[in-house]
Amino acid sequence: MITIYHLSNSRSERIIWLMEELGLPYRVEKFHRDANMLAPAEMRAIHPLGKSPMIRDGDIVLIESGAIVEYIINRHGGGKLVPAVSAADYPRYLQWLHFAEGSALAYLVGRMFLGDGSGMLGQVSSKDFLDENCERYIDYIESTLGEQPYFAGANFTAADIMMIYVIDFLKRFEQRDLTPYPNMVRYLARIGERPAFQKAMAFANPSP
Ligand SMILES: N[C@@H](CCC(=O)N[C@@H](CS)C(=O)NCC(=O)O)C(=O)O
Repeated sequence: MITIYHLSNSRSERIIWLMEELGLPYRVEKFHRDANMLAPAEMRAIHPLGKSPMIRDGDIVLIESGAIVEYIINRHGGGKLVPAVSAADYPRYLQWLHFAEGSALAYLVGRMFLGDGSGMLGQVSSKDFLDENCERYIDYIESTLGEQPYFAGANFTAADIMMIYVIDFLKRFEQRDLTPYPNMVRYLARIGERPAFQKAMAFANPSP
């Protein structure tokens, strides 16, 4: 049975709702935020990021609400709540599924923290909150690449095509020295050997 690690007032309500819509059995473990709005350390004992939502299905612990929704729908949903790949609604379905986290909430949460300091999170230090989260994400990426050559495991997948921009962002836009992250450095070198990557980057970012 799927366990939902639910943080109050958080995105994990999506997963509880999804399970109800699908009529699937589940159990919930509840957690409360610390005063700094971060999830409590007990959640990081379950997964290094300790983010909400997290689920457990057998041996698998999974984070990212969009990925969790796709996982539950595809593995347990029996075809409910998802248009067929050939259906007219499928492209827009995918777009909005990814837009919610990838665009809308990324900016809305950023604005909530960096705005005028009012609102629900006005008492929390934006810099501390963002630094803490960014550094945990970076450490998680680094440790994942220490365990396996590619993000999904042994083989190159589209997940690498999504993730390489994140790592490159650190270099290109944060101008960060990646020396303290040897797994990322090796990963970039490995990806850099792919002819398709070289061709795409020569086209996308030609040297002046
Ligand atoms: N993009 C992630 C966002 C996860 C996330 O930031 N969750 C918030 C709750 S809505 C959280 O865990 N906050 C506490 C923390 O950052 O420690 C997802 O969709 O799962």
